[in-house]
Amino acid sequence: MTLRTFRRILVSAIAVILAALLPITAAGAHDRLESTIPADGAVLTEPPAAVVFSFAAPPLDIGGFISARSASGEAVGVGPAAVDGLTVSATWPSSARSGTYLVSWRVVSGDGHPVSGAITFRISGQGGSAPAATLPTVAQDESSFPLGPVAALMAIGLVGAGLVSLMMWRRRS
Ligand SMILES: [Cu+2]
Repeated sequence: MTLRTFRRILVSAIAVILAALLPITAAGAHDRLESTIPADGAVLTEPPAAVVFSFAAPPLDIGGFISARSASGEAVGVGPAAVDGLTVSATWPSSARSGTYLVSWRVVSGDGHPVSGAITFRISGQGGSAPAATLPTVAQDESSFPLGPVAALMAIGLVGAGLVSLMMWRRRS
């Protein structure tokens, strides 16, 4: 391998790393939650067939998670979270009684960041008024793994290693 070949390989390796980094640094916005079924704070007369979370951009088809509990803290047997295009949904048990429910969701945004939040809704039941229990409202949490900085550090390390080996190659030849 000549020095020229080595340089060409190094340059293309750097180009590949930079190209891989671009979407991470460029994508500032996570997939935003656009709407939900039921709507946050909705009062229903009967249990919904499913809870559906719709996003502005398709979340990744991994790590989708939906869980629910009643005002008394009892877990609700929702189905497994299904990611389909822009939506993540889970079936809702028809056996759920009237009351207030907190539904938590989490998806992995298209840019690789986990995004999560929660909604509450109330099932009032037929005719009867449900206990107006208050649940803590959970703000949409856009916490993120530091994927960008980690990738950037790895890239800097790789480029540095490449330059060091280039210098060593030069010295030897
Ligand atoms: Cu993001």
